[in-house]
This record gives sequence, C-alpha cells and structure tokens, in this order.
Amino acid sequence: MNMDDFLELMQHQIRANTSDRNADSLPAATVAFFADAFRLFDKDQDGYLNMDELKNALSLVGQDGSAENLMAASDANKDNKLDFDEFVEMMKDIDV
Ligand SMILES: [Ca+2]
Ligand SMILES: [Ca+2]
Repeated sequence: MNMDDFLELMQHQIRANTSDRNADSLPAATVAFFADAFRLFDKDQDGYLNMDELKNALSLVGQDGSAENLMAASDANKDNKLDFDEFVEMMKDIDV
C-alpha cells in the first residue's frame, strides 16, 4: 500500500474505533492494520519504535511536534521505545 492509502485507512480505522478503547476488543482487521503500520514505521525491524522512528511516523500524519509527549504518554514500561501494545494504545489516542 502507498502512503495515501495508509493515511486514508488510518483515518477510517481510528474514527471507527474512537468509541472503543479496549485493545482486546479491537476487530482483527484493525489489529492487522496496526501491525502493518507498526512494521512500516519500525525502520530497523527490531520490534520497537524508538524516538526517531516515532518522529518519522508522526511526521507522516502531521503530528511530528508531539513525539516526546506521545512517547511519554504511551511508553507504559518506560524503556523509551514503543512495543506493539504501546503503539496500539497510542494509535487509539492519536487524532489524525
Ligand atoms: Ca525500531
Ligand atoms: Ca515501552
């Protein structure tokens, strides 16, 4: 998928799920979509989004100014990188 497809999908998926903040009950298609996005953003493929990768990801959706705040808010185990579970929580909170 190209970036336009991605942004369109992301907006659709997030709007569809804004009323549902429980990761366990996300539809499988949404989880698969988040997994695709996570792999797209995880440039070095180490299974985590570090600050640089997060900034790059956020710049794609026009949120690049808020990377530090989002990292602080989403990094549940405080290792200064986002694992997939933390990423899903962030994606549910982000407003694109
Ligand atoms: Ca990474
Ligand atoms: Ca973390």
